[in-house]
Amino acid sequence: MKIVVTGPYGSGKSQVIHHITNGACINIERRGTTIAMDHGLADVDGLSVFLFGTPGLLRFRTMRKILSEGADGIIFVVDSVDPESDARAKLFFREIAFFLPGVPCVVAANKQDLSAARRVTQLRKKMSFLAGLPVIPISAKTGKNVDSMLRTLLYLSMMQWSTVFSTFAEHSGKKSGLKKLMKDLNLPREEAVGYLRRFELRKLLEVAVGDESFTVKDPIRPLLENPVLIMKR
Ligand SMILES: Nc1nc2c(ncn2[C@@H]2O[C@H](COP(=O)(O)OP(=O)(O)OP(=O)(O)O)[C@@H](O)[C@H]2O)c(=O)[nH]1
Ligand SMILES: [Mg+2]
Repeated sequence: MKIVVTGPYGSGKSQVIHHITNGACINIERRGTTIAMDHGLADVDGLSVFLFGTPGLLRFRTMRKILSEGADGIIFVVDSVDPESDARAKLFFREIAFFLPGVPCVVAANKQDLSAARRVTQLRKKMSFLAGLPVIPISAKTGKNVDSMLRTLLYLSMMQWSTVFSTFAEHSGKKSGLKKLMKDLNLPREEAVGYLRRFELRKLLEVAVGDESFTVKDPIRPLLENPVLIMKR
């Protein structure tokens, strides 16, 4: 899955990616500020999670647009400590909602290890645009709640694709799997191939030469049939 990590300047986006990937990530930065992107790959129960962190300075909007393209989920990081960051959070939230309409999003209320951190109810009051979204208190520094926050997002993202994913699981490894996919989902060939390409890129499945059949990776199959399993660790 492709996950974009965005939010205002200094809220802890790079630190979140650093924690999730155990440090196996890159951050193109200058003096501690991301100027191009963060990138890292994590494995969650066999699911490949490609993380893209955006720069938090307003002027890098084009970069954020490019990084957001085709994302399956959004981690929106806010600074629980700094009230001055709230107004910027609102701008960034509008921006990501415009780039990725309808894409599942969780809000990470970061820096909860600090005593000055505001509680989730306070943050909701100050940032009314968070209404209707899960807001999860985390610390990217200590790692508290980061894993469950990520799993919640993966669950929401997989649920959005649940019809397609259960059909992938059903026809995995079958002869003429593509034809069965087209029939079950009532899709023209190009669209069905488009789905295969999308999730081949995300390492969910392998497509045989000629595109006629596909195979879901073994450990992932139960997850595609029943996404809630990703929450049960
Ligand atoms: N105490 C504490 N500090 C944090 C936490 N997360 C990040 N920080 C600190 O906050 C500062 C900014 O963190 P970054 O991860 O660089 O934030 P960012 O959102 O990537 O910043 P930009 O890329 O400049 O927008 C750094 O000094 C971090 O060490 C946290 O959970 N707790
Ligand atoms: Mg950064």
